[in-house]
Amino acid sequence: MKIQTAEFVISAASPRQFPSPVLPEVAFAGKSNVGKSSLINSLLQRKGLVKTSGTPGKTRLINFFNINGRFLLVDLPGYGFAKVPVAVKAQWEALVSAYLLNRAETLGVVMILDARHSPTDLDRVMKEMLDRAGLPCLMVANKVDKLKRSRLNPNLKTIANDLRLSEIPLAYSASTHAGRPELWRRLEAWLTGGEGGRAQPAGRSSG
Ligand SMILES: Nc1nc2c(ncn2[C@@H]2O[C@H](COP(=O)(O)OP(=O)(O)O)[C@@H](O)[C@H]2O)c(=O)[nH]1
Ligand SMILES: [Mg+2]
Repeated sequence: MKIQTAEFVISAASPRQFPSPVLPEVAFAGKSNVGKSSLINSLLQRKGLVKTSGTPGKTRLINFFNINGRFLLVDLPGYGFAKVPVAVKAQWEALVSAYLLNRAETLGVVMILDARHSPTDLDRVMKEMLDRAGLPCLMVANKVDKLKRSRLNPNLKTIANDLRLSEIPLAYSASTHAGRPELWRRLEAWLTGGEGGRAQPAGRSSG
């Protein structure tokens, strides 16, 4: 997809602030520091659209971006900061589950992992949340540029086994943009109602 416009819509701290549902949505999830912001900027070819340094302990927000007037890219707050107050964790959980469970517009979730490491317990929790929400999930292993070539396939297989995936994660590098055409191909398939994505609910206008 050629990116003509990528515009920030809103930062939502609570479900009341979610934008009115007008377009299909694709959400991005991942552990803090996995490179989620960098990957979104790489995907959209916009260097500074998404800020690339999260601060632990801050209120977690869901950021919505309008891409080409075609879909909303939804940046879910990262999880897994070491020293986050219990109240912030509870707020994260409430906000993210409100989004995942109630948002009929969501076609699927891109879940970002670190290609160098095995999934963490929190990655497993996230995957279970997606399964429970019945949302299609595309696993993307980021930072492959930091990996020896010989480690790539073994690591991808380990991640797939650990999370019991039906296919190995898509390899990506937000630094070199490796994997970008394939990720776009998969997102377009969701957007056009093709392979893997959740069927769009009846009654939605197709503008
Ligand atoms: N080498 C390399 N570094 C990356 C990549 N993606 C992100 N980073 C770095 O990882 C750190 C965290 O990135 P950020 O996008 O802020 O992660 P987020 O917390 O998941 O949004 C930053 O220092 C990025 O420059 C990648 O694909 N390759
Ligand atoms: Mg970030």
